[in-house]
Amino acid sequence: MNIDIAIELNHENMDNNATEIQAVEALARDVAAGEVKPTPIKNEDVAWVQRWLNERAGCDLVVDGVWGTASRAAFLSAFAYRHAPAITRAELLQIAHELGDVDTRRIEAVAKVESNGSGWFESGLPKILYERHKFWKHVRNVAARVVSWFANPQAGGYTMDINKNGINDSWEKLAFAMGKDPLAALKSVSIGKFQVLGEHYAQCGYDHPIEMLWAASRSELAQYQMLRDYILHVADLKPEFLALSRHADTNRAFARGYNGVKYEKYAYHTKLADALA
Ligand SMILES: [Ca+2]
Repeated sequence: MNIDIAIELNHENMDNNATEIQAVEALARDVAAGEVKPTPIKNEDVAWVQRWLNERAGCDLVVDGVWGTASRAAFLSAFAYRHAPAITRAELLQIAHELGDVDTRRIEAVAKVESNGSGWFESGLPKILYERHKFWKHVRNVAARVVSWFANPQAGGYTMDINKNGINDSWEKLAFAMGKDPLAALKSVSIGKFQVLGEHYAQCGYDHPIEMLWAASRSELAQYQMLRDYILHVADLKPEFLALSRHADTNRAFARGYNGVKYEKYAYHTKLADALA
């Protein structure tokens, strides 16, 4: 069966994969026999993601541009990875060198203060934070904007697992938003241990934010590289990073640049000093 034959399927109503496969094969036979004209791909951006998932993540999706249950499930399953290697000492030293430092003390202090523990959820999905107001801003078809649990002009709705299904809600929102505008959706998540926004994908050296998210799912080194690229290319904080010390006042410029104007309220400059003491 040629999976490029565009067949519109309503995944929502499919009982299971077997039914879906039978339906696809039956339609493919009809298309081959000239009895049915192939349905145009419904959404080219969604079809692109379906192809990406098939080629890069070994999924077996029908490339039809319809983002239903099967596509959402394949997306979540592809990005869950429990065997991502932890960063090594040598890799951490390499990151420090790339930041212009001589040892790992500063990068370790930043990692301690600016991260929220592991870079992965228990499900095996890399940590993300979905920003519904970013999606609202990035979505390209402005006329199709509708307020939903994943789209809103106001920030908020930062639930962990409000529907108690074991899947982090940011990932569920992302999985739904992918069906509306994949590029906008992927630009709207903070990614990994250091929560670097997908919208910075180019400055982090990726061709597309899905590649950045994929890298974050596969290794802790990639997540540290995002921190490095955020400091060097997004926030432009290399001198401020190299000024970090056990004296809180020397850390104010980095904390202001990295954490924003509220850094003092949360004492990031002091926390960095403590981590370097
Ligand atoms: Ca959930």
